[in-house]
Amino acid sequence: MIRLIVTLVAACLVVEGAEERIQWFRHDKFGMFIHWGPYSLLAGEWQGQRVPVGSEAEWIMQRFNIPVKQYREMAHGLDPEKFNAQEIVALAKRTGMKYVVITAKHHDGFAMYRSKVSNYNIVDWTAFKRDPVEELSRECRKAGIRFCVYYSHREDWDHPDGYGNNWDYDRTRKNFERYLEEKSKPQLRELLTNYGPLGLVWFDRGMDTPQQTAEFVKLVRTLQPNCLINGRVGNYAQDLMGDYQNMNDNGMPAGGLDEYWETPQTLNGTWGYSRFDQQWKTPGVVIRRLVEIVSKGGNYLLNIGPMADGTIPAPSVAVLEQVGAWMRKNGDSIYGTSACPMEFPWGRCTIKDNRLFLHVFSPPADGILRVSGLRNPVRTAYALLEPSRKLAVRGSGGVTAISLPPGGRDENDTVIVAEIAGKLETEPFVLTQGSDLGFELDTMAAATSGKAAKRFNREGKFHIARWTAPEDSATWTLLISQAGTYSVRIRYAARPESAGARYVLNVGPQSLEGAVEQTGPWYQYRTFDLGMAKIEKAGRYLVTMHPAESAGHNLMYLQSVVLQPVGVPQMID
Ligand code: FHN
Repeated sequence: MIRLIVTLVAACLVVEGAEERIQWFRHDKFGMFIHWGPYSLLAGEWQGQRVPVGSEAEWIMQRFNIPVKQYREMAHGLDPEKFNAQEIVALAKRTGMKYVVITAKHHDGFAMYRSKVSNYNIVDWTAFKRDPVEELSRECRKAGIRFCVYYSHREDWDHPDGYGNNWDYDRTRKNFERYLEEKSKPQLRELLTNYGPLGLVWFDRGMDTPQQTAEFVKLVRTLQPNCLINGRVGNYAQDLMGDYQNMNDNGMPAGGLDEYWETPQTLNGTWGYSRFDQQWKTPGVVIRRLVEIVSKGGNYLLNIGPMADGTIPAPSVAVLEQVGAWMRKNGDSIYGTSACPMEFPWGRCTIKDNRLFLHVFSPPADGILRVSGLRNPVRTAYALLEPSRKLAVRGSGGVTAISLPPGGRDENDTVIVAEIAGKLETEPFVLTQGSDLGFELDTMAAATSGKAAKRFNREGKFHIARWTAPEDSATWTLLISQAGTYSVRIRYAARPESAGARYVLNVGPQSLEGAVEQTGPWYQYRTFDLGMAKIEKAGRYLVTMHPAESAGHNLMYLQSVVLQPVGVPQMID
């Protein structure tokens, strides 16, 4: 009885809410992605045909329509005798990566772990006989790295009912539900049961219906309530059903978003190993991408594609070692930081409490770092690596000028710390009118408040969503140079439940009102005329939009507001 109570209490303690669950992810910022499978053995070539450099070598089976029988035959030859989980995890750790995500099953359907669901797995199908997922999970735990699995839950070119293989199997005879029940869900269950606590499950390429997505989410929540779920558990056109959004592959948003996100990125032009692709990113590119991603509030999941024998290509190791050297010195400016709304010609910034980390990619020639847009006074400034030498700070509000130290520069990114007084306050982003042109007020230029959030819809489009009440708003600051009448149009997508919801759009002192028209089940954006606004004289104006009254659902997915001077021909470029 006592034992039962203890177990119940323990179970309650580990069941956290969504916000608690994602804390580690928000803090850790940097992860290692590992794409590894039988395709690594082909290394980008099948019967003399090559996967072009810059394309995805792990797609080779699909690209050349390799028959299942021949691909399976080839997979027997996978024998990664040089695979060393301890070394891979140590490399991730030295690089400053805090989580590792391995392809437990990619689209080719081959399981890189011991699976009872299908003998098409590395233990039963090859001479290797070891379970790399088990070895990696163990080493990660020892090293304090979060262990995570990638599982391609929809695409499966091996299974007759899986998605994607229409060269061996007749598309019209497929029973997708059967694939989900026979293979996809049971394998996911194995992964959630046999490898200890997982940091996250990384699903890929969406799912057909929201109901099917919900079943995968439920499976994870039931078996591992603390495990995160990435956004791709759901379809491209469905709202987020996981814990955070993924950018497109190698994607980068134009600005910060108001949600948790991660971008998966390659080190060369492929995820799976290709012996032809030697176009490696430099350490400088990787470091600056990491900083840019973190400065916009995201996580960087950087891929390595081990070779078939288990070794990691030497050029990727060399890049990661240098990134690691930078992280060991400058990690404080990355881990646990938040997005910073300012961008500079010389670099980016990240923020932690009252410390603003100024990442200097290209030091200004005169050695003066001009920080424009910061409203807080800077109390003291110093190089992160030399805190005892205080730097000269002049000005405050408008432009703060900090003198860079004469030496000690890092060729990729020198980090200067500016300790500010009070909570970060920045000047709003101001949209300036060019001649008598119109304005497009897009998502990135908006300042959101309340629950309104800048989000990403997986088709590469950004929008403002989650606004349900009048206090949830988006505001743009405009510098208008031409007085006159402006037509006002707004572009949005709206689901059926939003139809009829009223909203207010203020252009300076004028108020326009509209009622939402539904555009379709998900992200079918359309443009609507809202009327005219009169600008009496040139000057600074605020444009604000918000729901007119409280509703129990999202108002709309707003892409932009367009103000066009009436009677002025539109520019065509
Ligand atoms: O098709 C895959 C691809 O092979 C790779 O796994 C990437 C990683 O984000 N995901 C898919 C495409 O988005």
